[in-house]
Amino acid sequence: MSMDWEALLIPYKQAVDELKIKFRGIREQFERSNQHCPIEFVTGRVKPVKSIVNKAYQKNIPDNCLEQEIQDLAGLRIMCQFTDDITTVINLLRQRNDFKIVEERDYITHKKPSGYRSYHLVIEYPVQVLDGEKKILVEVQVRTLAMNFWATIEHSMNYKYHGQIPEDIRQRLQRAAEAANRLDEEMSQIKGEIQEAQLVFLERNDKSSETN
Ligand code: 0O2
Repeated sequence: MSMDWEALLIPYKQAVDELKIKFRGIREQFERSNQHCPIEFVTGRVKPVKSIVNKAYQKNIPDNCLEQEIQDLAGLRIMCQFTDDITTVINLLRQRNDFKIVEERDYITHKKPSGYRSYHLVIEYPVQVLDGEKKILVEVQVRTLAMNFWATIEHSMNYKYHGQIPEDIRQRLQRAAEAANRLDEEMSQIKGEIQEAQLVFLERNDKSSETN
């Protein structure tokens, strides 16, 4: 019998929708309190069926193990301005009691050979479905804007070349990853200055919207 993908993915879609609202809520709370917000923006997606099938084929995963073996059927991304915002976000997520962190993968301290950097958390998130509670796995990737820029470009290159990026481009991408890392380091050096400027900017916008 063929797989009913739509039925399988309903709780994953629900989890993505709920978590997007929750993570964006963190952002709003920081903004209201006039503190530097460690979250720049949040995105989320349910893995497209074609990608699930490909991954299952490549990793030899049988249909009845998909939900345990593919941890990113539901995926959230949290983008931060500065590298140390990532630590703040991870600590905020560790304190929550609406899900349980079951795995952490630190590709920032241990970048991947491709040059990829990001912090991954796998969480067990309970969703309410018709016949009760279902705990599902969700992958949360936390990264800076620079890490995200690089990963997005590299991901499309991988797609274009079916995972076999030509050597010269691969080397350029590695150099670009180093440049992105330097950008993060440079921005961290002037973090205080940037944050002060952003708060002044926010306050000025608040005042002008009060007078309008
Ligand atoms: P998508 O939705 O197309 O991004 P595996 O899943 O086998 O690759 P593992 O250990 O199960 O590896 O998971 P891992 O490496 O913690 O997380 C996989 C996801 O991290 C990938 O999802 C990417 O989103 C991201 N990622 C990991 N390595 C790289 C990399 O070298 N370059 C880029 N651009 N992204 C990477 P998918 O499966 O590609 O799905």
